Amino acid sequence: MYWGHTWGEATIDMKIDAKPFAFEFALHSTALVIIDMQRDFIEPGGFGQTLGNDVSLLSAIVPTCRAVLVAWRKAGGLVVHTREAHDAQLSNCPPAKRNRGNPSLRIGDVGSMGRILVAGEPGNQIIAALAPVVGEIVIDKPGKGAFYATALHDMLQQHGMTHLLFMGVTTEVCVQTSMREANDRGYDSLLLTDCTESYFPQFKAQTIEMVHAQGGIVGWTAASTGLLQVLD
Ligand code: TIU
Repeated sequence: MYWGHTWGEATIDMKIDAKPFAFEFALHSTALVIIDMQRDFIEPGGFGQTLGNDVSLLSAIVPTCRAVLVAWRKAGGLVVHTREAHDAQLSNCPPAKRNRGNPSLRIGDVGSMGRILVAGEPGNQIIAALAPVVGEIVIDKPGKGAFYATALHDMLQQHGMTHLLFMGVTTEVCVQTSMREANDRGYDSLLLTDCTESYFPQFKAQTIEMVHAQGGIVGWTAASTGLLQVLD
């Protein structure tokens, strides 16, 4: 629950054009949250492909994500990376998650990048272009949402975060779920539209609409250009 936490009176020092209206935030109380940019989803042989998806679509956003990450680091902003990851015993993978559907390999099975969606395996590593550096937070999450069964909310609170910038994959699954969880915990969140991708282009487009509809029912959306300008 977010009530009971002390929300800082942050001095707003940044403002970018966004939908449904300008997104205002302070660098020292805003985190860049990069969802699941791990090999499992972006490279052949991982979880994304076992589900029957064309994984080549996702790598198109890597240069844009990297540009934002580099600029955010240079500005001194907090960075959070997440990975969809289960422990080796699959004790945090509900049978319903493992058994659903007809994937070519299930969570925990051995694929060309090691065990599918298991922590520590080669496929579970964040891609080299976006690899975490010392001082950045890395969250292993067993669910689609980054807040479920993780310490993310506590860590963000400890750092005094009130605003979140979201990038990563996939837009309508782990990114949207995490944004909705953040919204319910009281964060103002912006989705960077050219830094997120889906295996289904229509789902990406619809998710962007869903986020900023109804006066920002989930949050804000904007391309990264405005952010890069204010960080320059
Ligand atoms: N399948 C799919 O689109 N996504 C996931 O399973 N996980 C994330 O989005 N990270």
